Amino acid sequence: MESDLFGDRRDEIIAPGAMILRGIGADRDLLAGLASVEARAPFRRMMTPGGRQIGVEMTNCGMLGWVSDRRGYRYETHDPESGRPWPDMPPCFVELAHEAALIAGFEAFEPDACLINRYAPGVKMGLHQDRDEAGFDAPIVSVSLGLPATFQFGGTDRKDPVRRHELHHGDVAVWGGPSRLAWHGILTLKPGEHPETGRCRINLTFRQAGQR
Ligand code: MD3
Ligand code: FE
Repeated sequence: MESDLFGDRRDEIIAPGAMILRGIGADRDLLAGLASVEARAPFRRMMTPGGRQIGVEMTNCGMLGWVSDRRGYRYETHDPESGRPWPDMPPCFVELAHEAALIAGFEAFEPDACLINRYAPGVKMGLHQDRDEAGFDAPIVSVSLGLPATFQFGGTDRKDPVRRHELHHGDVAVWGGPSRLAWHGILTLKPGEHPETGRCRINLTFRQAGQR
């Protein structure tokens, strides 16, 4: 895709409906926005329904937040740790989600949920599908910050071949259409230090999770 005047974007279409927009999330005040969210809803490790602690630390902002505990995976309007509504999405989060969806050709993307994942070195996210949302028509927009990670991206069938893509600070990916239900995961994070985030990787994942 050559959507910019000078043709110097490095956007990659990695599958039908799936696109990586390199670097468009760098040089914005996302980490200041994150600090305000974290102050109200700190990162925590959730429990799987099977009773294991999830390695990735998580928090949320927006109308709905993704939670996991012994009762299952779901979206909730309130933070179970504080009993309060999840913090609002910072305006710079919403602007970036809108811009990215538009560049990728998805109009009227209005995320009501932003899950924030934090990975320390040694932490991974196994292959899974995102199926806890009320519908799958809207894309998902994800923003990578801090340490680089290797993203695994397969097909809609668990047995489909998986390809790897490096995600760096500021990379934004859009996953819609036929890619919305693709299997995906993050390989074990390698040690390192990033000037903006320190020894971690942060991922913001924007979704339309509720009923339309
Ligand atoms: C492809 N997060 O929170 S973001 C998740 O980097 C999740 O923290 C990863 O998978 C992370 O569920 C990957 C990229 C991503 C997000 C959702 C997708 C890729 C996707 C949904 C469908 C297909
Ligand atoms: Fe996912």
